[in-house]
Amino acid sequence: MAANTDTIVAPATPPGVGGVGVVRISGDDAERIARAMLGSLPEPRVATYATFVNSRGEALDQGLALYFPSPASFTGESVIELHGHGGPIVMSLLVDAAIELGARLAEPGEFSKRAFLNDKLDLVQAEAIADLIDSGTAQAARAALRSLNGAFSDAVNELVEQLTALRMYVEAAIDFPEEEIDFLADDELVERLSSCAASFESLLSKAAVGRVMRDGYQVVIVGRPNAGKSSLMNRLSGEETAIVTEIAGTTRDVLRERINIDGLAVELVDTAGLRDNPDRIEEEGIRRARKAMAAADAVLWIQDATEPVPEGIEEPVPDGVPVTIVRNKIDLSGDTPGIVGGDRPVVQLAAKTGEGLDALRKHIRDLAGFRDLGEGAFTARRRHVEALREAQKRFEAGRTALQAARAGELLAEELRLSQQALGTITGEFTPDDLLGRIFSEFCIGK
Ligand SMILES: Nc1nc2c(ncn2[C@@H]2O[C@H](COP(=O)(O)OP(=O)(O)OP(=O)(O)O)[C@@H](O)[C@H]2O)c(=O)[nH]1
Ligand SMILES: [Mg+2]
Repeated sequence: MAANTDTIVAPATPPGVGGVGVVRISGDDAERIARAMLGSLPEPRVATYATFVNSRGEALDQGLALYFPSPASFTGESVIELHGHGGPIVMSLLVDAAIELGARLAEPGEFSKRAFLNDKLDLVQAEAIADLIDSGTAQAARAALRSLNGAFSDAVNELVEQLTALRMYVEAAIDFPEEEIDFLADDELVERLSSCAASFESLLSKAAVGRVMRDGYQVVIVGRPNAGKSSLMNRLSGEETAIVTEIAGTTRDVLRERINIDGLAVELVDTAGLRDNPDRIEEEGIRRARKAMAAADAVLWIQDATEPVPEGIEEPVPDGVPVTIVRNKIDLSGDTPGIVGGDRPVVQLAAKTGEGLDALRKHIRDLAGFRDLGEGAFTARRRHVEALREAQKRFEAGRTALQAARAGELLAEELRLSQQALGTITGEFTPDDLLGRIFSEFCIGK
């Protein structure tokens, strides 16, 4: 990969006031800038007390300087850290001084991007740093640290190796056309295929848990006015967040509440009742409800059990988003609480009394595929899960092609595509625009 020739600088600590503030400089000019600002280059990795000066020799601050010679640094380039006093003016004076001496202000995520480009981290690990910093629970922080330490990347790389071995095996067989080969009668091949399929399943389910651990699981509550959506949200969260009245059309905004179901972080989203001929405010509420549905991990469709079952689902729900019917107000209708069968899952409950609520909680946990992975847990992002699904799809397409057409060539090609999809997770095959998007979400100084 191309070497970065310019030298970047940015505060590494958050903006604002603190006891200590750190400015980080990385690149080919870091040593020269350090000599100019400190008088001499500190010994590698030894905290050295110094006065920080600008190019005119004016003292700006005093503190500790650290020098990490390339390649043994976070970015892989030579890095200087100036630990000064944590005031916004002091920090900007130090950054300006480095810029006067030839550095430029770093773009968001640029230190991490350089670490990635210099093979210090793969993409999953770079993302894990951001996830560790942003983690909302102690559990998520531990899982992000495991991703940073390579738990997720290792699992992806193992799967890539498994696919490579399989592809080599298939290609070797194709290369000897004089020997009549019957792929389907080849026990070794069948064995390898099913072992790859099992690896895909296992990694996908772990990554899905990791994704939910990072983002939380979005459950959107929709239904006709007065069905009891807000009552259900209040009951599940134990808070009186939403106004409940017997007037149809009470809720107009989208309301959110975070709850915890045995370690699963769930974001409940209460929405405006969906009906025809709404007033203008409600109309906007309904538009927002539909938008929330589009981002849902699961949809709860609330119905009033005392009323006839509405015919079908009138609302478009995005593909693949599970919809559960919730029959509410069974204290009035006399239905039994819990899950009942049918085309799609139906949970019968009463938001007012709490009957049937435990069945719903368990159902949501099952939908999320959430389980306690203990020490095996790592964080993952939506893009990782999508890439894994794509890779699995290619793999399965190859398997089908083999069975249907006995075509080893098709299998080999699909295996190659599957590997490529996996490569986007760790960054081996990631297009530049995706890289740009990922790192630009980081803060300046990361
Ligand atoms: N008996 C009984 N009444 C309920 C139950 N759940 C909700 N209600 C009542 O039904 C009415 C409507 O409840 P809400 O929670 O406001 O309904 P909603 O679906 O949020 O309604 P909108 O915001 O208008 O769309 C209120 O009078 C509630 O007290 C229940 O389980 N049993
Ligand atoms: Mg409501």
